[in-house]
Amino acid sequence: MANKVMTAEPYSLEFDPKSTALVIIDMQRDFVESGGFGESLGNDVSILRKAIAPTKRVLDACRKLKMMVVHTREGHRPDLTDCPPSKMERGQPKRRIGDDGSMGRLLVRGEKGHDIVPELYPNPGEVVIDKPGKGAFYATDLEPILRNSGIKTLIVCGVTTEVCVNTTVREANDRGFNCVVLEDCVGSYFPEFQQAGLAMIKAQGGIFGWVSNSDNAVKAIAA
Ligand code: C5J
Repeated sequence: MANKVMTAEPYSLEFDPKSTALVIIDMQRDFVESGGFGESLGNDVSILRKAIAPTKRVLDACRKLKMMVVHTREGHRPDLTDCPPSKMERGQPKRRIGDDGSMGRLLVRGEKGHDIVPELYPNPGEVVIDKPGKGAFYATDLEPILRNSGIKTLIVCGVTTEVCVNTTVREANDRGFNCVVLEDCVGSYFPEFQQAGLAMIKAQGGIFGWVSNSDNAVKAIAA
């Protein structure tokens, strides 16, 4: 398959769909639906839901081309032995990881709230990475999965822009992957962090990667 070109900042990104994966970070009910972990921290989850529709368009385009698709989920074992006490206690939330919520225990694997939203639900054969941290490479097998599949470029969507998206992009960049983050397919509870989180990726000639959007991505993938 010939290389494709995506309009992006700070400059266009050339990619081969065969060596490119779509990585959708933590589009879980716990972050984007009410009653979940995000809301328990005092956040308005509705702002994140704007990323769902554009991400679905990119997902459909990638699926059509049989590109690799990776979904990640942040969460912990039911006994919470993989959750650092510092993470559980930080922020003194009224409800903590592992506590009961309206979608099951907060951020616990196997619970309804931990799963991916129906609109973006993984198809059979798509990779699902369960991660205990913010970065998708920390304590997971994401790196060997990408390397063994010949992946060099990551198209990144998901939540939240300044936390799990930024952490994952930085981890990926240090491992030699080219990342392009689609600005309308990522979301933050804080508009100012959305702006800053994207600006710091593309600054200094793309110090961590590229920033583009769903229209550019779909156009490039479908070209
Ligand atoms: C957070 C995430 N914000 N997926 N997780 O705790 O960004």
